[in-house]
Amino acid sequence: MSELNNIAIRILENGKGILAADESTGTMTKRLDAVKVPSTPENRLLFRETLFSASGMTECIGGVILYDETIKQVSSKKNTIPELITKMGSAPGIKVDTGAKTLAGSADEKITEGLDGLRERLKEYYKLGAKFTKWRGVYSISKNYPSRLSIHANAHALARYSALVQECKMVPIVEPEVLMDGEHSAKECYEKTSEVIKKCFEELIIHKVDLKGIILKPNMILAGNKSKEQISNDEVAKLTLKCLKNSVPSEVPGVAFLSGGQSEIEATENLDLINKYNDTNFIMSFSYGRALQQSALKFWSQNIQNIEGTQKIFNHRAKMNTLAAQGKWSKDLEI
Ligand code: 5MM
Repeated sequence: MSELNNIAIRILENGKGILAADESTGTMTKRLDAVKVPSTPENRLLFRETLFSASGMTECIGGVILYDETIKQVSSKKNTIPELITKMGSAPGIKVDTGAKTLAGSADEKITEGLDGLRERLKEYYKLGAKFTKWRGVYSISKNYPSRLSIHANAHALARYSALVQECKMVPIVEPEVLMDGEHSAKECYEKTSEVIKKCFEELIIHKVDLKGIILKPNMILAGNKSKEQISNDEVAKLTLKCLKNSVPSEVPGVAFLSGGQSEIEATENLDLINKYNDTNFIMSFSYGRALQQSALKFWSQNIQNIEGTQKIFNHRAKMNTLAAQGKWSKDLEI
């Protein structure tokens, strides 16, 4: 087994998943504004340290995706954040893209940037303790989108990023996110997501990326959030599995879904059904941001010194998703 494959499997084995705590300062500020907590470096660290030192990390969280600010911060106990995460038995990871910008030639769409100087930044993150990285390409669905241009350009960037990350001995998370915003049907989401993922693998192969040493972070197949034709959780699970079976090469060790704006319970329930029906060899787990943090953030904002209470809520969500990643969750376990 290659070292990269080993890292990918360790992150996702036994129902473990990934905590996506890589909100850029802009996004984190929006999250904190919404719960009326001032977005200072100290408060961002306090919330994140509260989660990273929770007991649920050890059993449920195989990896944490950090943002540049956080990976360089020091905890209240004077550990670096990667040291704290490692002590808890999890792997530190880092978001290395520099955000989605307007795509030249298709002004309503986005291209993710960050390739310039990436090789040097990766070396720095590796020294800081990162074992894996993340890059997110983002696509929206409407009549003419995603365009061929955006599918091609984002796949190319994801592949160049992945090749550089593996060269630096880290596992790239490849995240092509087809957004759930819009009126589109689940069928359209299925078709567009399939096209996007297939193109990503075409480019990953051209760029000689070792597919055994990546983690795919896709969206689930959902109807648009403004669509009148919503589908059942059962259909979400079956369509998601069908899409991945037809578009992901069998060498890929694991898939870690993003939650993409689903509620906490919805994201857990869909993951659980995916695993109940999973007839592939892929590990199917989670890499949730909002669906792991929402309730904990809301509770924490009432009293930011209530570390234990906040951790209890986070531990519960983490445990529910770990059960779901093994197809062992049921609604009556929710409190
Ligand atoms: C944690 O949020 C990440 C986005 O950060 P920026 O928009 O600030 O760059 C995002 O990429 C996240 O990792 C994934 O979308 C998964 O998060 P959700 O909330 O969709 O599970």
